[in-house]
Amino acid sequence: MSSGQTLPLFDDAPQASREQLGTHAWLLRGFALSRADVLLTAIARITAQSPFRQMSTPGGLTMSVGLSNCGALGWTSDSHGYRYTPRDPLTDLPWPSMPAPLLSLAAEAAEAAGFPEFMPDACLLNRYLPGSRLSLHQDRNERDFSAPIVSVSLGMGAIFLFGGHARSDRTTRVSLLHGDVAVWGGEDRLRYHGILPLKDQPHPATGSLRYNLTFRKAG
Ligand code: MD3
Ligand code: FE
Repeated sequence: MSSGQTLPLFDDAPQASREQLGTHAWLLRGFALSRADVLLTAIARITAQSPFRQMSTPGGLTMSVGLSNCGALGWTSDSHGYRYTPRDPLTDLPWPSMPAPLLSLAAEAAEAAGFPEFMPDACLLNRYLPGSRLSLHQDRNERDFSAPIVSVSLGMGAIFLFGGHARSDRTTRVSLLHGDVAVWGGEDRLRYHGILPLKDQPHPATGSLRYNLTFRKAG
């Protein structure tokens, strides 16, 4: 290299910018970057009470992603199905409450994407290890599909699959990087989506881990 230009060592979102994925689906690059430390500290506190665990699907498979929740309701899966519950089945305690900095980040991101007054009552925490994946699915266990979903990515990058309204619709691939926030609602709320098996590209903030927080109005 003779250009003298400094190449970034890690592929975080370079600066705040926005990409439109659909009519009502936005990727806010780097929106959470300046708050990443606060978010990672909150994740550690939440999962000290309600640890990440690998849930079973109704079909009898074990999810490769570790899950926990905060907020009044939490998403769970077991052999009986998917649902939201007010208590953590592992501890029988209420899910940890949603920390104020998480709630305000979600509300600010939603507003920036055209959804003012977003009041999530559930935040699903996903933890990915190298090889973890999330197969193509819709988020449809929430009561009211008129509220958007806000997702925050932290740590290792991932390739997100963004599909259509039928599982067989073609998908486009979008990279999700440390500090990125996605917001989707309206006609994009029920699009199929997933995460390809994670490559091991350790990130300085998390090592060989990726976290994703999804804020939902579930009840
Ligand atoms: C859907 N999480 O927890 S959210 C989930 O990175 C989940 O862990 C993924 O899907 C994760 O249910 C991805 C990111 C996302 C972004 C834009 C979307 C999902 C979207 C646009 C439309 C539909
Ligand atoms: Fe999802």
